[in-house]
Amino acid sequence: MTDDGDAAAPPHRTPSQLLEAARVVLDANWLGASTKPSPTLYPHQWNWDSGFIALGLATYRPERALREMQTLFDAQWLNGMVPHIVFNEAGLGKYFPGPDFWQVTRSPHAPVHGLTSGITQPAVHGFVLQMLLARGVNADAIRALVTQVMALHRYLYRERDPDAQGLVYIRHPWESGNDNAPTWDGPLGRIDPSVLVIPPYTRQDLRHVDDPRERPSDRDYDRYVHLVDVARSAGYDEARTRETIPFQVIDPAFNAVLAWSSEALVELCTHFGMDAGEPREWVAAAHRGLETTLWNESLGRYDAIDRVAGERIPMVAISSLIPLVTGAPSPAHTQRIVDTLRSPDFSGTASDPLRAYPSCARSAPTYDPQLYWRGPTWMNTSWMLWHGLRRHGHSAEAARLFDEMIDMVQVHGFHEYFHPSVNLPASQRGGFGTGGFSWTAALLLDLLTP
Ligand code: 9WN
Repeated sequence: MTDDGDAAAPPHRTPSQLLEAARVVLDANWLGASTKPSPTLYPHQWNWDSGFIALGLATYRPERALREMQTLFDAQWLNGMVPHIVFNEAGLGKYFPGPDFWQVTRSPHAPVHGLTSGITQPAVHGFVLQMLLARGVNADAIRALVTQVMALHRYLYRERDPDAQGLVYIRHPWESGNDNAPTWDGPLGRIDPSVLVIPPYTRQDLRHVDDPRERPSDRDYDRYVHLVDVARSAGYDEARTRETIPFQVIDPAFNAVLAWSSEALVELCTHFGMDAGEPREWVAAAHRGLETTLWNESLGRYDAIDRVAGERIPMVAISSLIPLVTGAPSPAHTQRIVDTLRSPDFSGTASDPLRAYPSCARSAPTYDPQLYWRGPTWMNTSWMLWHGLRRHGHSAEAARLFDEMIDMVQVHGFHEYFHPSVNLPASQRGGFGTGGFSWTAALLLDLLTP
């Protein structure tokens, strides 16, 4: 059984019932100083989840929205990194890997309590703070957080862009947030778990989903664990880790989120009378990197780059289209992206429509509408594309996407991810992963609250 709460179960017929149910989800997952992504599968604070969650909280509990972000940034490392998990003591032992596995105090930069992971996640915080400010969250507190977000972006450009090309790399699939995307298959495929010494571990995640097929395989988990082991063996020193870690990928979505946040930092710095010169440089470099290095003219989308193999990765994942959310794409590139979104791969056909864009192209051999990041639709990627469509003037497509996102939650409830097909047989489940999922609820609140 998934851990969906009854109060939040579908169907929610009216918008006000839906809004109320979304608040029930967020309130139930509130831990006192932050919000867990779901009741049992994810019992701690996750980095980019908290950004999306804060946007939902800001619509009805602005003080909690601020607390959410402050708690996350209280765990910021001295080198500026914001960890992908901040562990909540009450949840220890319920999620793998926990702090005893990460052992982050091997790094002189980690918080002394050691209750964090040793990797990061997409840097959503700049644009989140800008949106919180627009929703009336305390401006002085936001100004203080802006300084911390600047330190995070400095860390990313200093440690993850060694060639100074305006594009940063990730060193673990979990850093992408799109953890099981086929994009990582090539780089992960180089790691042969059968010849590795993998530290012993027990997965907890499979206890909380209806079907293990909705989660990554054990073989993938062995590789995830190995990558953690490589970084911790290097004491989380970025330069040393770079010498040995077999997974280093430049992901268009990670870089697009960073660029969007840098754009927001320019606005925030200007608003607060702070120097906007540095974020302006980040924006220019990121736009250049996306448009000149990652753009693939023949496919009309952005490629990822495998730094270790020195190869481009042919992309079938939604992350190849997420740069639409930035100011980078030219009008011609924008049109190509929108054409791809409207194609049967991402919108289906008249007789077999897809809702709110799946996480992978339907024609890809790896497409699986039920498997975590390999086909299902996720609310946060759809929400980012909605912003991108509006920003670049595609308001009709944005309006259609808006309706589809609401419809998806109305039909299936507050799940983690969703079957993209609209025409599902009545006997077929459409909501997957965990239920009671915070960012699904939060982004719905954000969408429905003008
Ligand atoms: C690993 C919490 C997180 C999200 C990620 C999503 C999933 C974790 C997991 O859950 O990742 O970080 O155990 O699968 O892929 O995007 O932040 O909701």
